[in-house]
Formats: sequence, C-alpha cells, structure tokens
Amino acid sequence: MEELYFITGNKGKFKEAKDKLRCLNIELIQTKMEYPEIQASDLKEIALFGINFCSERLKSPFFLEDSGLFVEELNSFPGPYSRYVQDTIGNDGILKLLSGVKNRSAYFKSVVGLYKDGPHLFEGISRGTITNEIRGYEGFGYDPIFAPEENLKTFGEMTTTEKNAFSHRGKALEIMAKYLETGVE
Ligand code: ITT
Repeated sequence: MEELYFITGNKGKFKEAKDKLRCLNIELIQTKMEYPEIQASDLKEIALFGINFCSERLKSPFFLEDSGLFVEELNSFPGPYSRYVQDTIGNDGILKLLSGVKNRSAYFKSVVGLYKDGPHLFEGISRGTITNEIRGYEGFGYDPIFAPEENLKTFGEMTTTEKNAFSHRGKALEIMAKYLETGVE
C-alpha cells in the first residue's frame, strides 16, 4: 500500500479526503507541518508556494489543499481570506452582510497541490447559494450556510460521502486520484 501525506491542520478536510480516497490503495496520513500561506488572490499561487516550501522538508509524496468561499454579491469576498473571516465574523457575520440581499450566488473553490516527482495542481468548484439561515451540524466552516446547486440541502446537512459527491474538494481530489492511477494529467 502506498503512503500519501496530507498536510493540513483542518480535521474536516482530512475526514473528507480519507473518505474520498478510500477506494484507492493509498494510506492517507495527516501531518500538520506549518507552511507559509502567502497573501495572493489566486488559490493556485498559494498552493504552489506551499508545496514547493514543503517539498524541501518532506521527501515522501504529499498534498495540501487551499480552498475558499467566493460570494458574488460581495465581489468574491472572502475568497483567499475565508479562514480568517470564518474565525472572526463567522457564518452569522456572512448572513448579516447578505441580509436583505437577493443575489445569494456563491461558489467554493479547492486547489489541491500534490507533490510527487514535482508539483501538480488540481482544481474543483462547487456552485450554489448562501442560505438565509444556518442549517445543519455536519461538516465545518461555511457548510451550514452553503447549498450546492444540485441539492436542496446545505453541506451542513449532508454526510461526508454525500458532500464529497458535490463539493469542490471532492471534485479536485477525484482529478488527483485519476492522475495517481493513470499518471496522465
Ligand atoms: P489548512 O491547514 O489545510 O490550511 P485551513 O482551514 O487553514 O486548513 P484554508 O487555508 O484552505 O484551510 O482555509 C479555507 C477556509 O475556507 C477554511 O478554514 C473554511 O473556513 C473555509 N472552507 C474551505 N472549504 C470548506 C468547506 O468544504 N466547507 C466549509 N468551509 C470551507
């Protein structure tokens, strides 16, 4: 069985990746190595900087993931600042910013950065809407206020496997899994 490290401090991300990659013959190991998250508007730039930094310290194949929520009415805010905004104003704060707003379109983006014989980036997007209220206790972060367009439930009302079928992270990981299986990008 092949070992693959996932560098993340986020338990929710790790749970989803483990579930998604379960059927590959890969042993996924969580590691919490600190790496600088540069300030950039492009998640790909942030992920690429991260994998190049970590590749000098970790010699086994690994990946990390950078993600964010982009709200149309807020000109794509919080985007790359999603972690900070979640830790400060949280879901109630986002709902307040959108109070009375009709356009509730938003999307999540995930960039998975794999380092295996060099850097590889895989992207996934999940489009949907910001709900009017908090719904559900599953998942993490913005999950209870985001409903993907394919489903009426919020991510916060879904099991991990269900969320993975629609989510930005599920999609990006699926592309990475295909690459790991076939070697074709
Ligand atoms: P790492 O250690 O992997 O960096 P992190 O939580 O700091 O974990 P990011 O820097 O990628 O991760 O921040 C993305 C933030 O966006 C994350 O903390 C959540 O608040 C939010 N987010 C990302 N994906 C999400 C998802 O699937 N559901 C809900 N919120 C999500």
